[in-house]
Parts: sequence; structure tokens; C-alpha cells
Amino acid sequence: MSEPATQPAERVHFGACNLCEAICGLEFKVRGNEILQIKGDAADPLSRGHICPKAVALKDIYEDPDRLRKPMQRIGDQWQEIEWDAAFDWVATKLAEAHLRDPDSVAAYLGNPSVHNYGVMTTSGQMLSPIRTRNRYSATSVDQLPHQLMAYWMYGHQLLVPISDIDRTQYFLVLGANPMASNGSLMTVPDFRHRLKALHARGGKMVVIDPRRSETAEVADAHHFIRPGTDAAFLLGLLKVMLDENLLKPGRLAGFTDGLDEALDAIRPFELAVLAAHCGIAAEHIQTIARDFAAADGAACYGRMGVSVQAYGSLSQWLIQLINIATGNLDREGGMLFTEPALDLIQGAAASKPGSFGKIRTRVRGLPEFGGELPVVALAEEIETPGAGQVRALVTIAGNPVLSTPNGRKLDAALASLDFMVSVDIYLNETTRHAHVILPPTCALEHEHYDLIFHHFAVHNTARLSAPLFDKAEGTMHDWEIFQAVGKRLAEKLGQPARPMPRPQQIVDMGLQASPRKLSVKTLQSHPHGMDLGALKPTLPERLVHASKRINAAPEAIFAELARFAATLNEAAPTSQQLKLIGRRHVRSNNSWMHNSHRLVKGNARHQLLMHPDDVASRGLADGSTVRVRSRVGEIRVEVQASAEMMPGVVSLPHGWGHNRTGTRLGIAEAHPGASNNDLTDELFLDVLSGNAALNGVPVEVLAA
Ligand SMILES: Nc1nc2c(c(=O)[nH]1)N[C@H]1C(S)=C(S)[C@@H](COP(=O)(O)OP(=O)(O)OC[C@H]3O[C@@H](n4cnc5c(=O)[nH]c(N)nc54)[C@H](O)[C@@H]3O)O[C@H]1N2
Ligand SMILES: Nc1nc2c(c(=O)[nH]1)N[C@H]1C(S)=C(S)[C@@H](COP(=O)(O)OP(=O)(O)OC[C@H]3O[C@@H](n4cnc5c(=O)[nH]c(N)nc54)[C@H](O)[C@@H]3O)O[C@H]1N2
Ligand code: SF4
Ligand SMILES: [Mo]
Repeated sequence: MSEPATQPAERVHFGACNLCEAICGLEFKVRGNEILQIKGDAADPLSRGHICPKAVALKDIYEDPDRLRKPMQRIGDQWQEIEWDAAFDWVATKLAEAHLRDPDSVAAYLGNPSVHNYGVMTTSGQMLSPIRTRNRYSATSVDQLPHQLMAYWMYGHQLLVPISDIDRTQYFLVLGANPMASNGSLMTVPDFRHRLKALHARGGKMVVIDPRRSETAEVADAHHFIRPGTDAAFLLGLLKVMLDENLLKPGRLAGFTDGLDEALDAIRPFELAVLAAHCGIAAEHIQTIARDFAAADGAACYGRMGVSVQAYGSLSQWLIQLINIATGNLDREGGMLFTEPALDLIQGAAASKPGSFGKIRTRVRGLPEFGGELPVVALAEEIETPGAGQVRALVTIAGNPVLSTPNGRKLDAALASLDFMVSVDIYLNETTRHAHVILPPTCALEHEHYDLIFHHFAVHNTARLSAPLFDKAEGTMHDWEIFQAVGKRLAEKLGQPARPMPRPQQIVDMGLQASPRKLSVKTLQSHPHGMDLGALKPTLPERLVHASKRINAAPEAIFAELARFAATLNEAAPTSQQLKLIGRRHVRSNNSWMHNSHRLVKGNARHQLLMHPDDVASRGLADGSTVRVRSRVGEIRVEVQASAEMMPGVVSLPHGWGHNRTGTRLGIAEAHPGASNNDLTDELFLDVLSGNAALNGVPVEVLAA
């Protein structure tokens, strides 16, 4: 008997994971089209072999029979596969019709995987620019908008976000972030656990401020519960102590910072006792943290989702910057530093637009634009409110706003009323079920990748270009091919001149060569594990993008916001029945879209409502029972789990669940539906200054079912 001669040889391939911000290097072992093993790439200079369970699920996505591979057209509630050319023609015809009626009647929403995907980053504009609409939305306004706004105002560019120097800091103060589960955000930090061990080994400390004793709080030196949405009070308290005790020493930063005294003067009148009572952290703890922070030889104050996506997200981000500046910890080793990525979107010939704010406003509610995008909390009303500029057609790219934006039910209904919707997406899910056409691109393992965004936020400077693991399957298309095909047809139909349409690799190559480090695709190709470009180092004032080369510590609009916050300090305490809802992330879940991987959803459910045992008991609820959770906008039913991890008065529910709507094609997710947090969050509950959604601190009641 002879062996089958066709058995392909095993091969090893190196690439980076693009699922979250950590950009871990991966080592794949494959035979033919079969993935035999996925493990961390020990030679990656950033991730050094780290990996999490989601990376292994890349195999599941690649193989998933529910993943779409051909265009789909919906007629009524029936879907049928159609040919690419027919799909492109139809999409271009419908978008052109809508554009000719009113350019603003076409809206676009770009979801989170867009920024993790270089095809979308480099070429989605080739499809969208002929539309010329004001109605551009993205997941930014349910996420990091406050960071970008402060980076733009204070340092001159929306991507110039200071990064915690976790590998050298001696005091790491973390607010509203859970890197043990999220693997870091606006802090690309693969292998947080070992970096924290190293911090502890050199005598450093981590202190966590969070309404839940999170996985990160669990490994901290100290954890303090905080009332959701009140971080500004805690941060003001820190500054107040530092002012009163003469602990501030901006050092060399004073030479190129404007407005620091003005900012600090505005903080002086606050009273520590009032601030402490408001946030729920005792004055003596605030004093200790302020003193330890100021005394540390390198301290970093960092805050993420929990502080940004709340009612005072922008104010909190400003105060965080101020603390780092006023203690001299900005732009120093062990404090906060700016990155210098190989493809630099901040400075040099490849630089992107620094930002913009309030140049236009949403039609119905008057919410401000940031960086050319409007806040997504306004999308449903822009669809539902008649008049000139009403949204009647929608393009979604890599987004699931029905599950990920506030008052998802309202948006769900609004999407059903559109004249036309097209989704560039790999799944038929809660959002794309409303599309008339779905154009599915290839998946991550089938195309090249360079992380255009997250190298800007990494704790160490590296660069890595990942070659595709597999050739794309026959009859499938890359996202950039989809954008180019539709964009070309759209321009033709609208009589616009043909635009140059470079491919992602050409754009990345030009960007690398135009950046200060002068690398190229070719250089990166010769480093399959990535290139180590060195530790972060001080870069100011040169790296500031303001023409003055000075930091603006006192953006004008912040003072009115501070006054608005100060007025809430005297508000009456909430009733004892009222609880505050916050979110939660788990290492085996990724926003709304990876629940179709059996390996990630198996085992105990992870989408329960966590509630303090006293709150469970005082409502006469039974641990493990189904409860009703009610907010201004809606009600869900979900299992409650008593947990001493929770601050009394606060309940936690992860977002991205609720896979029980009709007409989706997610066999595994539908069997593990959970309930959607965003059926409770409120599109009217905002960070008013930026227009960012406030998804944390939502008032809810919990009742027996
Ligand atoms: N209550 C609450 N809500 C939240 C949050 C929270 O903490 N609490 N977090 C918010 C945050 S931080 C974010 S970033 C948003 C995310 O919000 P969204 O970006 O709207 O939602 P995702 O769940 O990331 O959905 C991603 C979509 O992209 C598709 N997709 C995946 N890979 C690809 C690809 O390679 N190409 C294309 N074209 N499509 C792809 C998936 O099928 C899915 O439809 O959610 C926000 N919503
Ligand atoms: N495994 C996994 N990793 C992910 C994702 C995922 O879905 N799963 N999503 C990715 C995305 S899109 C993002 S944006 C990042 C987010 O990254 P992180 O911000 O690190 O992640 P979260 O788990 O949302 O952490 C928010 C923390 O804030 C706390 N919190 C809530 N409200 C408040 C408050 O008012 N004040 C304070 N101080 N804390 C509060 C919550 O309890 C929670 O512990 O994670 C990324 N990584
Ligand atoms: S931590 Fe993020 S980048 Fe690293 S393997 Fe997990 S999902 Fe991928
Ligand atoms: Mo996010």
C-alpha cells in the first residue's frame, strides 16, 4: 500500500493577531489549508510569546461555516447569494440614487475591527469619498473619543496620546481599565501579567480604581471602589491634595506648557471632603495615593473605558493629563511617554489630519463633530427624523451597532426603516440582517496586515508586517478590492473623475518611507517576527503638533465642563432602589462578534449580571435566578449572580450579547444568546463635552422576573 502522494507538507508561518490592541505575534503550524496549531511567537519583540485564547479562535473564524464568503442579497426576509459584479452594480446604483437626492441622506458607520484592519484603514475612503456625506459615524464615539479630543486640544494631534511606561514605572495608577482581561487599550501591552510582575519585582506598585474588583484589581497592591461616573471627583481630589501639600513639580515641562496655573487655580476651590463623599473613596485614601504618586520615581496615571465612556469622560481625561503634567511625569521614563512608530501618522510626510472639533453638528440634536465624525448616539434619530438631511441609506463596515451602541433597540428599529443598507461584514448578525446587500471580505488569515494604529499606542516601539497565512479562497474578495470596485462604479455613476486607487501595501510602503524612520515594506518583509525599534523615550517638545510646540494645559471648553461637574457635587443621593450599570470584558470574548466560536463560548456562561450579595438580598432576589433589569429605554431579562466583587449599588453586565434576534446566521452564538447591555444604555446619556456615549453609570432598577 502506498501513502497518498498528495498530502501537503507541514509549514510554519509567523504573523500578528489583529483581534485586539495587543498585536501579539503568532506562530502558525499548518498543513495545506488546515491549521494544526496556533501559539505565541516567542521572537516577537513586543509580545515575546504572549497569546490569549482568542488568537486560537482565529482558526474558528477561518473555518466557520456561518462566515459569509459570497455577496448576499436580501429580498423580504430571504437571503440569496449573488455574483460580485451584480452586487457591486446594485450597491453603486442605490448609493448613487440616494446621493443624488441628498448627499447627507447616506450615512456610514465604521466599527471596531476597521482600525485593526489595514485594508479598511487604507482604502475604505476609496468607496466612501464619492458620497461626500456629513453623516459619518464610528465606534470612536462609544469608546476613546475623550482621549482623542484631549490629545488634539492639549498636544495638537488626535493620535498623540501619552502611553504609560509600564516597563519602568514605579507607581501605576489605573482607573476604569482592566488590562488583565482586555490586554490593554490605548496601551498596547501584550503580556500585562508579566510586565506587572516585573513592576512588582523592582518595588513598584499598582493601584486600581474601579467599581468592581476586576481581574486587574485582584493583582493590584490596592484597589478602591468608586461610584460609577464620579472619577472626576477622585482626580480633582488628588490634585487638591497635591496643591495643598505643595507636591506639584512639573519641572522641565513648565518651560513649554501654557495654562497650567490657570488650570490649577480652577481646582483650588474644591473641598477634599466633598469630593471624597461624592466618589466614595475616603479622603485619607485620596491623600495617600496623591502623596505616593507625587513621591514615586516615575508614576503613571492611566484611565480607560470606565473613565472615558461615562458622563464626565472628557473632564476625567483632562484631569488625568493634568496630574501627569503637574507632577512632571509626562514625557519622562517611568511616567507617560509618546511613541515613535515606523509609520508615523502624527509627524512627517505620512501625518494624518490632527483633528477637528465642532465644525459641524448633528442635524437633530446639535452634537459636535470630532475628526470629521458625528457621535453615534445620534444615528437612530437622524434616521427617524424627517426633513432635509434625513438618513435614508446606510453603509456599515465591520460594525455591529445594534449590539454595541446605546439604545440598540431603537437603532434596530430605525435600521429596518431605511431605503437601502449595505454592510461590508463577514457575518449575518444583529446589524447586518437589516442590510439589503452584504459584501463579505476575506478574513484576517487571508490578507496581509500592518497595524497602522496600535503601534502608536504601544509600550515599546516595534513594527511588524504580517504576510497572509493562506491565499484567499476562490471567488472571494479582499475588503480593499470591494471598496475599490464600489468606489469606481460610484464615481462613474456620479460623473466624478476617476481617483487614483493605490492598494493597501502601496499605501503602507509610501507611509513607511515618508516617516522619520524611513523603513519600507521590503525591510519589514525581511523581519518576519517584527522589528524592535527601541524603548519609548522623551520626545517633547519636538513631538508636539501645536505650531507653538507648547502643551495647552487649559483647553478653553474645559472650564465650563468643570463648572457643570461642580454643580453635581451638591445633587441629592440616588434612591436606594436605584443601581448603576457598568460594563465588563472577559478574555474569552471580543465585543459582539466572536461568540460564534465554540471554543470561546463553551463552559460556564459569562454574561450574567453581577450584583453585590446585599443588593441581591435586599431585593428578595435569588442568586442564579432570572431578573428583570430596567432603565429609561428598555428592559432585559438576565441571570443575576451575587458577587462580592461588586461595589454595593453597582451592577455589571458585559456588552455584545443578545444574539436572540430573528434572521441572524450565527449558529453557535444563537445557542448562547445572553442579553444586550445596550438594550439598557441610553442614547441621551452622554459625555456632554465630546458627544461620547456614557455607557457606564447608567441608572437601572433590578426586579424579580
Ligand atoms: N455597553 C457597552 N457598549 C459598548 C462597549 C462597552 O464597554 N459597553 N464598548 C464599546 C467599544 S469600546 C467598542 S470598540 C464598540 C464596538 O462596536 P462595533 O465595532 O460596532 O461592534 P463589534 O462587536 O466590534 O462588531 C464588529 C463587526 O465587524 C465584523 N467583522 C469582524 N472582522 C471583520 C473584518 O475583518 N472585516 C469586516 N468587514 N468585518 C469584520 C463582525 O462580524 C461584526 O459585525 O462597542 C462599544 N459598545
Ligand atoms: N478580551 C477582550 N479584550 C478586549 C475587548 C473585548 O471585548 N474582550 N475589547 C477591546 C476594546 S474594543 C477595548 S476599547 C478595550 C477596553 O479595554 P479596558 O478599558 O481595559 O476594558 P474594560 O474591561 O472595558 O475595563 C473597564 C473597567 O472600568 C470599570 N468601570 C466601569 N465604570 C467605571 C467608572 O465609572 N469609573 C471607574 N474608575 N471604573 C469604571 C469596569 O468595572 C472595568 O473594569 O478592550 C479591548 N480588548
Ligand atoms: S491578546 Fe489580543 S492580540 Fe494578543 S492574542 Fe489575544 S486577542 Fe490576539
Ligand atoms: Mo473599543
